[in-house]
Amino acid sequence: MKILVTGNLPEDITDRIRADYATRIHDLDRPMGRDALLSAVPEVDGLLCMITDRIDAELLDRAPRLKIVANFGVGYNNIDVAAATRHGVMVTNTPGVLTDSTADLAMALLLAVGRRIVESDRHTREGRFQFWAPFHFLGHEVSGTTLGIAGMGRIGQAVARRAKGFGMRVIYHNRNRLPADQEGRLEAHYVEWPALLAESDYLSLHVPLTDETRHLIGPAELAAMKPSAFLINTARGPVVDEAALVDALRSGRIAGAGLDVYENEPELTPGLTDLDNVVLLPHVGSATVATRRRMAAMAVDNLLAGLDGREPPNWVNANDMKARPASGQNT
Ligand code: 8YV
Repeated sequence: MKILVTGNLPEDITDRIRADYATRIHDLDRPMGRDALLSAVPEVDGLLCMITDRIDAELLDRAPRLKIVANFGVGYNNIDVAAATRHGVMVTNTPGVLTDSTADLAMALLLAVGRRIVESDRHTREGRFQFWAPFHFLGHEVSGTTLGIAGMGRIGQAVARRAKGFGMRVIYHNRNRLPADQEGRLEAHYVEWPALLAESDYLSLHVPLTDETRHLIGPAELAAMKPSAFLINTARGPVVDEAALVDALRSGRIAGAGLDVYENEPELTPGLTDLDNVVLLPHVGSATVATRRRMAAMAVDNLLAGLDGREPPNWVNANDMKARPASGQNT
């Protein structure tokens, strides 16, 4: 069987695949590219892919041998799961192991944008710190303010735990309200969506990207936020209408934004980089040495389980595949 790994993962971890399978690793520090991916997949039985690889019907049609797509990431909006299920291809992801590092990064963005860390750093670095003054670089309070969390899954909850340590009041909105004991432990208060927009001093997004959450934050939602509020996005770029966000930031409709993800990643909406009230990161939510190693190990575990005929531990389309009649291209 042939395996393709589309990212430059730690060798000691990918050695576990190489031990048993003919393995091709795309070891450049940039995405493999659509054409190279499409021309490689006809031969491939197992694919360990990055979130920058689009796994859609076109690709699946060209991959008759493919049994499993193991995504290196918890978010799998890069994969057309319904098409994979139709083709009899298992899809897996890497939940849990990146929760804390992503929640840490959301807090880092919140603090950075609220306290103007990046602007102040630039000022100091450029040799402009020539005297101290009582009203230089005044930022916004963190403690005593209200953090709104949109999407109270693993990462949203981890952000809530951190915010408590910073003395913030936590409100959240989620498709399903958490059980009362969990709400109690997190000291998080459930509110309806309009109240989340209206009451948050910092609004942090932790929803997956789906048809329902695309442009969840658009012109109307930005208009409903406080002019002093900040938007934090460590989820997926298309959850926010980025052109509307640039307008709102330019006009002072909201106070600022901390972004790790973008609508047309890696491209940025024109105007975004001209603004001082934004902190812009290159999608590094899970980027710590330990987290990325855990993600790699988990993706390899999933891949090997699927190829060996065991149930992958993080099998996203398990129920749909089990319900499906045993016929089709890839069975
Ligand atoms: C990326 C992420 O996967 O897990 C996710 O959904 O967005 C990140 O952890 C990571 O940048 C590696 O592609």
